[in-house]
Amino acid sequence: MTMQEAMMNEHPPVRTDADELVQGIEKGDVRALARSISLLENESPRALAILSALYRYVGRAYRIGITGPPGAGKSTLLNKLVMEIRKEHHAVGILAVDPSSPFTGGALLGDRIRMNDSVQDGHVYMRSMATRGSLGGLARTTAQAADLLDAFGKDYVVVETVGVGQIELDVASAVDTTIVVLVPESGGSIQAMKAGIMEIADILVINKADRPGAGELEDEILQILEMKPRDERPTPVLLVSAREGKGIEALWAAIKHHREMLAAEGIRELRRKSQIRSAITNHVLERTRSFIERNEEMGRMVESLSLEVLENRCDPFRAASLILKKLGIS
Ligand SMILES: Nc1nc2c(ncn2[C@@H]2O[C@H](COP(=O)(O)OP(=O)(O)OP(=O)(O)O)[C@@H](O)[C@H]2O)c(=O)[nH]1
Ligand SMILES: [Mg+2]
Repeated sequence: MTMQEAMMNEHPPVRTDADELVQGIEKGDVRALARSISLLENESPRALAILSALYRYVGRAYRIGITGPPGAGKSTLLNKLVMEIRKEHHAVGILAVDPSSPFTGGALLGDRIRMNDSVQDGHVYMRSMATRGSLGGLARTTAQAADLLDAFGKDYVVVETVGVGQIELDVASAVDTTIVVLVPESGGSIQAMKAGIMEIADILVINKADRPGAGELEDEILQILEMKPRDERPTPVLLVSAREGKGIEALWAAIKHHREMLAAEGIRELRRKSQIRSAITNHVLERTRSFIERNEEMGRMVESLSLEVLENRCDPFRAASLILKKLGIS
């Protein structure tokens, strides 16, 4: 068997219960959906078989990201927003991305409880996403879970991410409209600017506007936005009180407006194409990596080349070339 053949055999089609889950999702069975997302979280090859079988249904759901510092009221806002979306009878999927939950478990339960209002409704599916692996893995499995919800037939997928880090940026690149939530007390704008989340905002929400300081924060943000080049579309800044349900209709209108703009300018399709492009490349890289790590012959080759480099008989770059050659790539 050549290396190329060995690589092709690495991922034999896993067709046992994957087929059943695919059929389940096609029939609208929520349990099949939940199991499939769990398989994604566990990075099971079966999950990819399922996604692969359902991929032709992917691309219809509109994706909304809600991000911002911890405790900004993202879940409260999401809950109210979902109720607004439900008024128009759309089916909604919610993903709460929680990098901390594998360690604490606490935040996850908190989200479940606070999400209850909208979850009662049979057309809303809510799920917390966690990972055992890397944060990069979490962003990827979240995007894949959004694909599954999309294939399942949800009209809207809303993703909540906590914190201000790389994961927010990764998730933002996988959604259509990104809402950044700031609050008066966090002195938020400067912090958010530093972390780069102001730049990813399609809509800026100042939540807890029932508290003092909201107006000042608004002024601050508007000043920062003035610094954007003139030809860039002004980012809407909305004062909201999620707890009191104030400003939610305006937020929903702003989302729809953004959606229309993306569609009119063909941006959504361009973005989707670039998302698909990176999904393909990333998958190739991942499979190559896992093949190199798992294949015994490759393992021995890497081992002996490492030794050669250590003894100055080779260098890492030539070693990599030899491995690529072995894989039949160059
Ligand atoms: N005063 C006021 N409090 C709010 C508002 N929205 C949310 N809160 C409160 O802020 C706290 C945090 O709300 P969450 O919705 O859990 O915030 P979150 O951003 O989802 O929190 P994490 O997911 O833990 O980062 C809760 O006690 C809410 O009741 C608001 O508009 N005004
Ligand atoms: Mg939350």
